[in-house]
Amino acid sequence: DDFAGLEGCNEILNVTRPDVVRAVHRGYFEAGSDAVETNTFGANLANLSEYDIAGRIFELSEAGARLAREVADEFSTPDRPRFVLGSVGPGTKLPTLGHTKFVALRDAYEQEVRGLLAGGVDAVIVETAQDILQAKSAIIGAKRAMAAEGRPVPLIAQVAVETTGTMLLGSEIGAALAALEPLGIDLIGLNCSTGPAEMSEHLRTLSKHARIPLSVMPNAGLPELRPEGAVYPLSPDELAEALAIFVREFGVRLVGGCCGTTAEHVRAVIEAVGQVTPARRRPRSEPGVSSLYQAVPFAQDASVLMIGERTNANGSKAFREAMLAGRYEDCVEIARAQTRDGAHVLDLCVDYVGRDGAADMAELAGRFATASTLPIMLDSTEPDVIRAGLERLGGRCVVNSVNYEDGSGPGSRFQRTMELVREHGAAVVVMCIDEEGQARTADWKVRVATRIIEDLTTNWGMRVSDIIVDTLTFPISTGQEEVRRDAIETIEAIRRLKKRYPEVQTTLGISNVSFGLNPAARQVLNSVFLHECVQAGLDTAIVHASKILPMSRIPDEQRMVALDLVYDRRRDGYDPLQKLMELFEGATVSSSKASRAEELAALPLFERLQ
Ligand code: THG
Repeated sequence: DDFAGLEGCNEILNVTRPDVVRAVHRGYFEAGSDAVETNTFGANLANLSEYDIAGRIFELSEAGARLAREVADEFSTPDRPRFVLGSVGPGTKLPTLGHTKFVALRDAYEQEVRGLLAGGVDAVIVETAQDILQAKSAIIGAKRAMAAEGRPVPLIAQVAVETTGTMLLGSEIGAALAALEPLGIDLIGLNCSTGPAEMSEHLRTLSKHARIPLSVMPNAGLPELRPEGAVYPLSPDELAEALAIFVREFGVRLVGGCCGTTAEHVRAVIEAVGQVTPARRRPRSEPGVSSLYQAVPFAQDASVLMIGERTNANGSKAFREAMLAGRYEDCVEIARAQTRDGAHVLDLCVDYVGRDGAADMAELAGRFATASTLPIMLDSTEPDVIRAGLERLGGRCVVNSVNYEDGSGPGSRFQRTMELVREHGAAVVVMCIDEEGQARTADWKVRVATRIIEDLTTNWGMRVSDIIVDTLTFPISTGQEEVRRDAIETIEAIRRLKKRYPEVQTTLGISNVSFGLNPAARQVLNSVFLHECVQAGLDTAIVHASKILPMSRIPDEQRMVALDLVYDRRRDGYDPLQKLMELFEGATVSSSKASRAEELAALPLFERLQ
């Protein structure tokens, strides 16, 4: 009867049996806990919808928070306050799998957290996350609630890593860290799924790389299914010992118990952990992005980070035709081919005149979200198109791009796009364009870049290492006098910028430099230009990865002429542009049919290894 016909809806007990819920809280405080969680794990859209009471999210959250608050206040003393953590569980519908929409989840989580805040919680804990996109929707909803209520409280995010070593949908812990930390959470950690033993390596990763404090709440061991139900094998002392080690070795600052832990477990944990000094962590944060599955740092050993250019409706006829015809599987295949060809990130651009860009982006980003193991760079001038991508991708994206073309005031594209970048914790490409147009000289490029970097770090909370400056280049292949020095200025701008901001990332759309030349000449010029840019400090490049040749594979004469073109070394009777065109007259690209991977596969084993 206590369930009022909603059998299994534990949150309803917050209003039908407040005495029972209070008694559970009391048990934990009596055992010595500093904090308890509210009975609101299922006060979310998916769970309450199953009982047809989605309209009661706020009410049941507030009621749950109030009960815990009352009991915490009973136990609080001036020397020892007791705290209430507002529990935000994942719900049963995962946005990455298309069970529900990001926006619906986000808005329902906002309601839930508004209720928790109204009921008096001290902090919010988004826990047991199985899908990074779901965790993002909860965190963003929680942030919105705090802003709306004018009451910011600490925000804890905990993910559930399965015995497989990943989250339910295949995410490595590093992918979750890269995506969630930039959202402005205060602690990150793990809970549920397994006992402490299985969590150890993931916690080690967090301890090494997270800039924020860590929390952990394991189950009392891996559950064993018995006829009488799930049995959790860890004794109170065993759990306590494991958590004490986490505190001593990984510097964890918040510990607790999840499934199968009783007040007895908590008592043992408090006794053991109370004796331990937490390790002092010296985390080394790795700037980068992530897909649903893996983190990809911007810094690539002995290489430039390659951003695949082919998933672009303007930049690839094949991709455009597939998209226009609704052959989305072919679009995904182009993404996969780039992954095989050695790209580290994929640039996704759907912009095409006369199309509904937001719908195209939603369709393709939704597919890439699970089909691509590589992080996505969302390439569009339209904030609504960028938003459509951000709301479907669980990993951390790059937004490509912002600039000062129409200033940075209210309503500008810059401002509308930066609001999305900030809320979704994305990295961002900054173009060297200002109110006067595209910067043409190194001085001008560095001046614009400096202005935007200072703006983003001062006013938008960005870290320098999450800003990717595109120093931009025009095609130097047209022969017009005013573009002859473009590559020189671009390379010089990279060098100066990296000197002024060693932590900033730089990028270039490399293929732009050679528009109009024949494909064989483009391949050589692009490769030589990229090589020079990397020497100057370029960190990332938008390229067709399989078409980039190592310098050793370009015949000397071709390489010298391309270098002369890049550095505008014209002499009497010698124009490197003319010469390059002559050298490649009628030439075809040998690898245009075979991809680099196929070429390598055709070599004898030892040459291939070499
Ligand atoms: N900076 C940033 N983003 C960018 C660019 C940049 N995004 C788009 C573009 N420039 C980089 N991407 C491409 C993609 C393809 C080509 C050039 C740049 C390209 N495509 C061939 C062509 O058009 O001739 C291939 C055509 C085909 O296969 O159909 O050259 O500068 N931040």
